[in-house]
Amino acid sequence: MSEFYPTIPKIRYEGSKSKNPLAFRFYNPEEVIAGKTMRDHLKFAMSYWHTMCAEGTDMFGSGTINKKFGAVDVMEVAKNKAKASFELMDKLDIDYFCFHDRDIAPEGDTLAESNERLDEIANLIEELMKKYNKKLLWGTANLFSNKRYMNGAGTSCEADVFAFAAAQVKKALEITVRLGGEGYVFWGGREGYETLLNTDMALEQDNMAKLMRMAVDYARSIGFTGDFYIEPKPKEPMKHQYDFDVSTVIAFLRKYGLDKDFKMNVEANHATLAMHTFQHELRVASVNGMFGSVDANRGDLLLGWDTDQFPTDVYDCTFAMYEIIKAGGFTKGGLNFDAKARRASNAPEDVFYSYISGMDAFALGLKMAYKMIDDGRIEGFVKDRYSSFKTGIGAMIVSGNADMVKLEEYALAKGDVQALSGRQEYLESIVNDILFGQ
Ligand code: XUL
Ligand code: CO
Repeated sequence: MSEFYPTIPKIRYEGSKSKNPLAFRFYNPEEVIAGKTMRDHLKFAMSYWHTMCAEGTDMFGSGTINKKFGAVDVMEVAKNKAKASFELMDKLDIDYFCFHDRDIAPEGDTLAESNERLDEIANLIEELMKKYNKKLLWGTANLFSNKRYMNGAGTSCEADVFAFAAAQVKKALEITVRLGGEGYVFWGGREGYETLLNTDMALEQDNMAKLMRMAVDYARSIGFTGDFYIEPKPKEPMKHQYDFDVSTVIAFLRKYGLDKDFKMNVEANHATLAMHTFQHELRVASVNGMFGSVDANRGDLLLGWDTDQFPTDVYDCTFAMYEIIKAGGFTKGGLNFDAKARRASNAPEDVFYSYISGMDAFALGLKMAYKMIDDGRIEGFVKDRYSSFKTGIGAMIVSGNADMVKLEEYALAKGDVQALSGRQEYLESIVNDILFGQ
């Protein structure tokens, strides 16, 4: 079979001294760190939409990257994309992929035709998964591109659109189950509003919760044992999206009794759009027992939109991996590169350079996060900082045995109290010492 990336060899680990641009310098898949291979820690996944579909269009210009893979007919293009995607995963040694229904098969004129097309491509993908030994991290339905979803999908003002969205989710779940998906994602692209003047917020949110409940019940009834995720994002395309950030989503899930059914898929660029750090969003998910999966990328702090760049900032990757390890690591989730090469990076090798840069950055992040943990100074500092809650009045507060009267008595007897230094700069220099010291 002829190759789609004939100039690209299998990418291998060559170590940090290598100057070969088509090699890993830090990602050594079989290297064992804290009892687990890097491959199993990181669970890298390819995003089908960016990698196989995004052609470099933007608001001001047409595509710059050809993603037709030598075909003309839409179904032939879809088949070539599927074959090219497995060649790419094989060459990059990526074990997982993620897709939207409409990424793998183009939408037809009717729902029935779209479903037939999906089945046809899913057959091919199933074969390719066996041939290349690849796995599906998660599937999802694209409920935002088609114009019927301009007012939302699960939160549409029209019942017919809601029904259509449900039918699309049903089919996407069936394909996900069939391909052995470890997860299913809801990202509410159009689930929000542009103006409250035309919006019944209460009904929209009730309906969204109903769609999610139906999806969970149906998926379990057809044997889905994977995790469900919500992927928070505050804005874009809608002015205000209901799944604003991790905290907002958790409140929504708890209100509707869905908190045992869903975890978070935290995306770096969505965190910064919500004015949070990636680390903050991971921590909020983790402390609420809802950490699930990650969409790895980065934004540009000078731009107010989702640039979906490949992550290369080692500090960010280190802090993210620190949170992920502390949350117990990935179980059914993984690290999906929801990222694309820049519009001007339009040569076929650019997609390989992009993945290599992201995989190497997260490999470094993993190593540095374990260095931080093994070093122990940061954790030790945090432990000491809260040590007053281990004994005396602090232990009473923590155990629920304090009340306002006892606390006033205690404070009056003390007279005054000195607060301790937070030592931020000292801690930041420790991080640099760990990253760059011997
Ligand atoms: C959009 C985004 C989506 C989701 C899946 O910003 O991140 O691609 O990851 O629908
Ligand atoms: Co995403």
